[in-house]
Amino acid sequence: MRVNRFYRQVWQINREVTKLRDKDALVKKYKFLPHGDSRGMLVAIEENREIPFDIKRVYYIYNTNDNIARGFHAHRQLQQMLICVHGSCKVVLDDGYNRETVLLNDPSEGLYIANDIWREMYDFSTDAVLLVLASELYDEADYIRNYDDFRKMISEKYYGEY
Ligand code: T46
Repeated sequence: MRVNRFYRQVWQINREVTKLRDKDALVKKYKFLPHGDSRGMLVAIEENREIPFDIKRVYYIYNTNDNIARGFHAHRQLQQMLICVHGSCKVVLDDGYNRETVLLNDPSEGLYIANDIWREMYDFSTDAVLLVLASELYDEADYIRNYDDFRKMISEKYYGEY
């Protein structure tokens, strides 16, 4: 009985530590080196150097209408780097327990989004161009588009509960 209680306490502490670690890791901003001279600025990014994965796909979002929000999904495998190369937008990141909002308005800055993170993008400026570098080819089966399904998956995968 006492042993069980001891293990339950250890499990509870581990669980809290895991949650804290996840919260610390939720927002991962990368700062790229801008090469500037009298002609202007240039940022160079290479896979497995500035970007922590092989880049298999590139896409960009632009001409976004006022008051629109995009995303509302997580990915099972996909890792991405979001760079707002012009204008600004906000990104909500959610790991199933913690939620944070990040402003992207600097073309020398990237927001890394690991797999198993819910994202929502909104507040696009009319001139926003959001460049996305992706670790996988497009695959609809990699998307989790229902928030309750996402929470259930996170609970089972990382916390062994639901
Ligand atoms: C993500 C956020 C940041 C393709 O055909 N190929 C592609 O590579 C992509 C990304 C999209 N599409 C098609 C699928 C839809 O018919 O383009 C259309 C719009 O895609 P979606 O509604 O998924 O766009 P967002 O802005 O909601 O999400 C996108 C990415 O899909 C997603 O992976 O993390 O940007």
